[in-house]
Parts: sequence; C-alpha cells; structure tokens
Amino acid sequence: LTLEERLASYVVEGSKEGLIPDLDEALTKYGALEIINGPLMNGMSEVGRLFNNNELIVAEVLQSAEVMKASVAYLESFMEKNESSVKGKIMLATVKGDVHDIGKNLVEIILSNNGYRIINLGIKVPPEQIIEAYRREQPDAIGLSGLLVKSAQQMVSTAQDLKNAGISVPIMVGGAALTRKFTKTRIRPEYDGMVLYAKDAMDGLALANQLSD
Ligand code: B1M
Repeated sequence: LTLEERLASYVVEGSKEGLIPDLDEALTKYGALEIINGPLMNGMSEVGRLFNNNELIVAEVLQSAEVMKASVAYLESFMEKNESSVKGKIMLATVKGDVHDIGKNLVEIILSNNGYRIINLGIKVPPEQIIEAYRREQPDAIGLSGLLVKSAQQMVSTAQDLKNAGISVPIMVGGAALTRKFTKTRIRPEYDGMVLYAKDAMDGLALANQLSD
C-alpha cells in the first residue's frame, strides 16, 4: 500500500498500529489539514459507504471515529496558527439528537487556531441549552453541526426557537446532510439574522472571517 492508502486504511480498519509514524511521514509531504481532508477523509468516506451497505457495525464505526479523532489530535500541533488578536467569540454545538462531532471539533480547531474564542457546547444540544448559553456567553455567532438527515430539520426548529427567544446573531450551519439550498430555502426564512452555510471547516473559517471584517 502507498502511504496515502495506509492512512485511509487505519481509519477503515479502526486500527492505530503504525499510525503515528505514518502521520509523521505524511507530514514531510503534506500539510496537516491536507492529510485530514485527503487520505483520512477518504478513509471516512469508505467507512460511510461500508456502514451504509451493512458491512460495518456501529462498534466498528466507533473505532474508525477513534482513529480519526486520534489523528486530528496528533496533527493539531502541526497546524498553522495565526494568533493575532481575538477576532471574535463563536459558540458551536451539534444539534439535538445527533452525536456526530468529528466535523464540529475540526471546525473548533481551525477557528481557534485562527484567532477565535470557541465555546463548544458538545453534542445532542437542545435549543433551550443553546439559548441559555447564548445569554451567558454573548457570542458573535452560533455554529450548528449535524450529520443526520433529521438534523437538518432540527436546525430549522433550532433557528425558530432562537428567533422566538429574540436572538438574531449570525448562525453558521454545516454537516453532511445539509445543503446550501436547504439552508437558503428552509432555515433562512425561519430566522431573523444571517444564516450561512459552510461546506467544510475551511469554508467555516472564511465565513467567520467575513463576519468579523
Ligand atoms: Co454515523 N451516520 N450514525 N456514526 N456516521 C453517518 C452520518 C451516515 C451518513 C452513515 C451512513 O449510513 N452512510 C448515517 C446518516 C444517515 C442519514 O441520516 N441519512 C449515520 C447513521 C445512520 C448513524 C446512526 C443512526 C447509526 C445507528 O446507530 N444505527 C448513529 C446516529 C446516532 C445519533 O447521532 N443519534 C450513528 C453513530 C455514529 C458513530 C457514533 C458510530 C460515529 C460518530 C462518532 C463521532 O462523531 N464521535 C459515526 C460516524 C463516524 C459516521 C460517518 C461514517 C463519518 C462521519 C465523520 O466523522 N466524518 C458518517 C458517514 C459519512 O459522513 N461519510 C456517518 C468526518 C468528518 C470530519 O466530516 O462530520 O461531515 P463531517 O464534517 C465536515 C463537514 O460536514 C463540515 O466540516 C467537516 C470537514 O471539514 N462540517 C461543518 C460539519 N459540521 C460543521 C459545522 C460548521 C461548518 C462545517 O459550522 C458550524
């Protein structure tokens, strides 16, 4: 196997044996984020495909998630840091009913490496908790993540609840089940403030930077 294939296969196999030396080798060729977005994400896509075909069970997918998390944690220290002044405060949450947090945590890393203070509320966060945390923390934006199809709908009702609570701070949404079109036609009409769709973590950073400019 090539280095890139090996990196993808750690994720697919859910195995960490040999992972760190291979990540070190990859770092001599690629940037940390390129490794995540390239071979590691390829591995995760394959996991998704196999899971969808019932060729993997949840316990195995969890092991894959562990490998992805360990890789991201290791690669984090090699990522570019841009510690200028604090550009803003952003609150992040995976929406109610959804446990997927690898993407959201990647967004946290990218934003915090680039001058944002992040309040990460975790997973399965109900709207009430987001509203309460908003009042306490007064962030400049709220980021919602969700990977399940039902999470896209949950984002609609979260936006409604935020609106009913009188909140109109910009919302950034992202995650696999979501599209730009859904964001525009279904979430945006339910909210008083801006609703921005981020296709990935770097897009999230670009949008945050637009807001803070
Ligand atoms: Co789940 N799962 N899972 N899973 N899982 C999916 C999402 C699924 C597509 C797999 C499949 O069937 N092919 C499917 C959803 C189907 C659907 O809704 N139509 C699915 C399912 C069904 C489930 C369960 C229901 C399975 C079950 O129990 N029977 C269950 C759900 C539990 C729940 O949430 N209530 C479940 C559980 C799990 C695990 C716990 C085993 C594990 C998650 C571990 C964890 O996150 N801690 C897991 C995993 C790992 C996946 C897949 C394989 C990979 C997800 C991932 O981490 N990707 C996934 C299939 C897939 O996506 N190919 C799948 C890597 C990550 C970096 O990407 O999160 O997309 P992603 O983030 C991206 C962008 O989306 C974006 O930036 C990131 C990249 O830069 N982004 C944002 C995300 N959030 C953002 C927020 C932003 C900006 C950008 O601003 C705020």
